[in-house]
Amino acid sequence: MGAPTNAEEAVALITPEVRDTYARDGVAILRQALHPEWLLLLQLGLDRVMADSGQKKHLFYDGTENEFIELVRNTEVSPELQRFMYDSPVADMMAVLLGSPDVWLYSDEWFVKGPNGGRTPWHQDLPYWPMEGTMIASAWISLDPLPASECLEYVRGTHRGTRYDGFNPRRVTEDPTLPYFGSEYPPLPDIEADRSAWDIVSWDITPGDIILAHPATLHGGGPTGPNSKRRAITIRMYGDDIVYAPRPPGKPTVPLTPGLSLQLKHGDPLRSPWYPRLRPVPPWQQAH
Ligand SMILES: O=C(O)CCC(=O)C(=O)O
Repeated sequence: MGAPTNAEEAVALITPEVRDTYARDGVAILRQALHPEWLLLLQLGLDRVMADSGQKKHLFYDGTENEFIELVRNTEVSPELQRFMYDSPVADMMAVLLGSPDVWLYSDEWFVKGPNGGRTPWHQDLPYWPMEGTMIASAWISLDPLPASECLEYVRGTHRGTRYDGFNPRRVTEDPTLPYFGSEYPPLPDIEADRSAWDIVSWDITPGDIILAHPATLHGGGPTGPNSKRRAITIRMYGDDIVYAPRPPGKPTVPLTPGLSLQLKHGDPLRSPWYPRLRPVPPWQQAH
């Protein structure tokens, strides 16, 4: 069967088995879930943000041969990515996965690696995000075919365990387990130092595949080989039960949302113009 051509076909891929796997492992793969036209839209969005001098390019392993680029919250500056978020079936699939007919966009991030791109350090996403609740997931989509060794890797079941500190993006070259906040959370374990002790999973990827992951699942991105490139977007969406929860002061959340802490108090539903509603589709985003 080819990739879905409409939302019903796409939603049918979120079977009870997929939901069970996701609940148990904190990660599940959908094979050939995105039509090539949606991939083209993503690629056009990436081309725009890469060419946009106003869009901040965060560099990992800055100045080394392993340097790669991270671009955060691109939907606001790319009409192509906006169309993807509203029109592609990803939000419909998330609604079923999360069990929430209401779906909001938290953010998107591109990770762009050329040849010899370094490893994305192992981490969980939730420490960086000002929220609590269960209805939150990321969809990771690669525009390039990848062997499992270059894919994003996950440690199965860790979304049900310890919530660790983040890594410090400025000190990744020195030690990718150095804490982001400091003493508020336990430090990240050194998974690379003892990989066999962890239940690590990753997959060979064909463009059109989607990996759905809980943001508390420990994950890290495989490095790329000398002839590889890996352009991957991760899209974070959430449902009804997500509420605002401040993070320790002194470090920004990702992405930055200045003013949010003045508008919401701990426990308020996470509603803000920073987080556009995707489902139900707002009337001004519908065809007339
Ligand atoms: O693709 C990568 O290397 C990192 C992706 C990631 O950290 C995420 O999806 O949260």
